[in-house]
Amino acid sequence: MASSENLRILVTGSLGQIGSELAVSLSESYGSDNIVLSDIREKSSEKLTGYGEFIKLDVVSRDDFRKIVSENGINRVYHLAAMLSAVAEAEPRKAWKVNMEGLVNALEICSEYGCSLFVPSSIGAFGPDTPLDNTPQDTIMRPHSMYGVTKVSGELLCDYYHLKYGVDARGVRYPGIISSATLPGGGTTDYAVQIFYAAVKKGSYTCYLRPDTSLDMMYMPDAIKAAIDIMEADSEKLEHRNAFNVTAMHFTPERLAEAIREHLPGFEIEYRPDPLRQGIADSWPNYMDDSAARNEWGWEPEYDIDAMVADMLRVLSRRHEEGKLDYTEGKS
Ligand code: NAD
Ligand code: AKB
Repeated sequence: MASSENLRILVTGSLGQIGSELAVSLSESYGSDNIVLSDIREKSSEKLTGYGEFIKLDVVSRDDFRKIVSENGINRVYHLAAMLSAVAEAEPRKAWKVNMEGLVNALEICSEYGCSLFVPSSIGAFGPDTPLDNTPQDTIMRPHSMYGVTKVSGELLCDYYHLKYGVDARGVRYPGIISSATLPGGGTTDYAVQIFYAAVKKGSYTCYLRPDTSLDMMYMPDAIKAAIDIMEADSEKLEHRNAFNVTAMHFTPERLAEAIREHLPGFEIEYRPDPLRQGIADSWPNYMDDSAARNEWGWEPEYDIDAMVADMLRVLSRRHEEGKLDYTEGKS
């Protein structure tokens, strides 16, 4: 593995919810000269400027992917390009192509160039037959969504490339990620971000999940810490690789609304469950056991629900006062 001093890092899908904030932390930790950012979309002029060179890349094109790795001396890849659960279910064949062909390309190229590789899995890798309370690290995984199928297949493929070809592939099963910089890209847990924008902008929110739907969640600073810490962990101590359960909190929409009301007492929520996303959410863990991550590489989140809610409302309220809170309900 390349030592932290001579790392050259490529981030795919870097304009997304996680990538746009991971880019900032990677550039602070390793130097912006050592970071190459990419996405299938064009970058707007101000976004991510100063955190690394930006190169447009469709991860499905192996030649283009290889060229960026080869020409930039890349030795670590954060492979974030993917379609999330709700958009994947709307276009399952395309989701298979983007999520799986993109990943195979990442693995093949990392094998060729000796790169370490971070691949995020998800609570979406679990399914209705999984024990949904205190979901173990190693358990039944029979997801019913195309997103979940690509996540389980991805975990297996990453372990396969590690075992057969020695690729240092590592990953975490992220829960829903909550953040204020970039809106989420079409998942089932998006409500837990949208609710804050709606609360600050108009004092009310219409939730597409039932009030009692429990899901694991995490605030973005902890998600970024997990992505960096697992790649810096001592490989000898890792019994698992792809992928570790990690969580920071779990709550229902009803509980989140109560926590928001502690700051905005007039906040109102109504529920209009969407059968697609409700069905997916019902098949995901109510809360996971992340003791393997805690024991094998010292995972420990900083933010609980109260700390996360206070910070989200502080950041978004300030942006709203400055007239810069761009949000339309129903679009994320
Ligand atoms: P996102 O949808 O916000 O961003 C994904 C990015 O990938 C987008 O900028 C998109 O333009 C890009 N992309 C799509 N197709 C591409 C292609 N063919 N080539 C290159 N880029 C392409 O997603 P995110 O929330 O940032 O998620 C990143 C990763 O983390 C994904 O693998 C996702 O499954 C995983 N994850 C996210 C969450 C979450 O709550 N955000 C939870 C669990 C796992
Ligand atoms: C989604 O809802 O699709 C993502 C995830 C938990 O993987 N946020």
